[in-house]
Amino acid sequence: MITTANTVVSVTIEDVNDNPPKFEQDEYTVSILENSPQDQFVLQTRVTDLDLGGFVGTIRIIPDSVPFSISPDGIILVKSSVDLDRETTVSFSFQVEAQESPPSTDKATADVTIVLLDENDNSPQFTTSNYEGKVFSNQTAGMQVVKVEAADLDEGPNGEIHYSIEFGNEKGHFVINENNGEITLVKEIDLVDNTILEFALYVTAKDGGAISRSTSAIVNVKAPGESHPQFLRDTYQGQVEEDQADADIVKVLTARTEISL
Ligand SMILES: [Ca+2]
Ligand SMILES: [Ca+2]
Ligand SMILES: [Ca+2]
Ligand SMILES: [Ca+2]
Repeated sequence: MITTANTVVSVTIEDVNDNPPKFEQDEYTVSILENSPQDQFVLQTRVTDLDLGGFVGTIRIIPDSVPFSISPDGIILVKSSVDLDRETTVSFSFQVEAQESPPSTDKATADVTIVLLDENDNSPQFTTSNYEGKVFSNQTAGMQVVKVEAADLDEGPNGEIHYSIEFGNEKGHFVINENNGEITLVKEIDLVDNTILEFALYVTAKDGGAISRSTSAIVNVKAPGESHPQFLRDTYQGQVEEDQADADIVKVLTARTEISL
């Protein structure tokens, strides 16, 4: 007689570390504002491993010189705010590497690109703080007097410059092209003989940032009138002796006159 019996056999399969780690994404791209503060969150990377307990090991950034750090759980943070200057470096590219704990030598890598977004952190800069202009006697309305120029390192509206004359143009002789900085005479100046009229125009270059930044420069415009020789006094007196020669008389008169040009 054959007798049978059933029993439950429990077999435990021990896990062997035979799967490599893997980043959830091969590439990560993210944009952050330039000048972001230290320890600001940038992005979270995740490492998977099919073995029991998942990934156990260390994560690092290659190269270490980039201004970012990574935490043991894969969070990338700002390491150095001062290096996040869009005007110097527009984007950073580096790798993250997940290395399993020994004795495993398995590791995984992913590419990370961090793009810096512009902040309005530069003011317009004039090519000089003092410009000189001149209005001549043959002046006509519409003639260019001088052109001012400023540059702004920022991007888009943050770097777009608009020019204006803030002070010194109360009589309305001049107008500035807000886009190119050209200053033009629009109302002729009443020149005065033997006199140089001067106008000090206070010019501003302002960028188009939401919170705009501006810089100023002075434009000195000179308008000289016709110059005619003028005696400084109405009458001049001299003495001539009765018996003096003609040539001596001319000398005496020359010595007694003062002419202004
Ligand atoms: Ca593994
Ligand atoms: Ca900057
Ligand atoms: Ca900027
Ligand atoms: Ca700017």
